[in-house]
Amino acid sequence: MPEAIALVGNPNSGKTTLFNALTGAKQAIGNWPGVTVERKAGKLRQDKTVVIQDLPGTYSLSPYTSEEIVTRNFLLDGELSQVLNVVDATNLERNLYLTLQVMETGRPLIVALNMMDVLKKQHHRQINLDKLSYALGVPVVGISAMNGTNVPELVDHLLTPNAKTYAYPEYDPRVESALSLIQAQLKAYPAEKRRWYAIKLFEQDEQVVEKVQLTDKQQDDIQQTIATAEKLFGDTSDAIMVNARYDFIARVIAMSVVDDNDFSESWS
Ligand code: GDP
Ligand code: K
Ligand code: MG
Repeated sequence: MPEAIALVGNPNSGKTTLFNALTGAKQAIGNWPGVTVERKAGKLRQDKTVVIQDLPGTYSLSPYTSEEIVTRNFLLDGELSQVLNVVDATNLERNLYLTLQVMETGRPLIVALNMMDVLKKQHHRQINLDKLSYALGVPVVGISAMNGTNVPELVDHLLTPNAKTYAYPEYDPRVESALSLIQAQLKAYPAEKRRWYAIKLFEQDEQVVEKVQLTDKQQDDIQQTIATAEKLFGDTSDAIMVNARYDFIARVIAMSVVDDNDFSESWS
């Protein structure tokens, strides 16, 4: 199997710009089966055995839009060796929401922190990339896809076998214990996918509830786990997960970002 890298990111994060920088002009364009969402793939310029698969821009891996469904199904079951997540450095919090969900799929991930040229010009936020990488548990490479800045370094990372690390975000301990109870019902699934299925079952994601074959007893146990968590948090299970992700993002930001509202004054 040729190595395949899946490109994911929010709309306007610079995915197309990076795709073009990585693959050059030659691209195969078509549609994803059953939906009018464009499918685009190309070969990495520096190593033609590596295929870059562009995935539709999306903010989330919920099952609501065609873009979300195409992206999440490919991340879950598609042939890929690693995920390249394009993150807009000037919209870090919002973009990390997708990053966490990609991490939840259990796929090895590299973050390309894009728009670094814009961030630098704005003069009000500094991101420590080493700390961001440490806090997330995934490699982070700062780039400007438009100018090509640091794109060769990013390619080096993609082609370095030991860059393919696997990490997942650890949420509130009460969420984690609910997830491990659900995971215990999913022994038939490969270990690296259990967490994703457990999260989706906890969120009561309709697509996944339909897809996963569970006995009545297993379904009852999972419902019990969800009911307990909802009582504990005083919230619905999907809202509990959303909050768990935003809490995690807040911790990552606190560790790695310095916002300096007085920064501009220090220049006068
Ligand atoms: P996509 O929606 O994720 O495919 O984003 P695009 O690649 O279409 O980029 C959105 C806009 O941001 C375009 O106008 C790009 O030229 C611009 N853009 C992309 N990357 C960068 C970058 O690194 N720096 C700057 N300044 N602009 C960028
Ligand atoms: K833009
Ligand atoms: Mg695009």
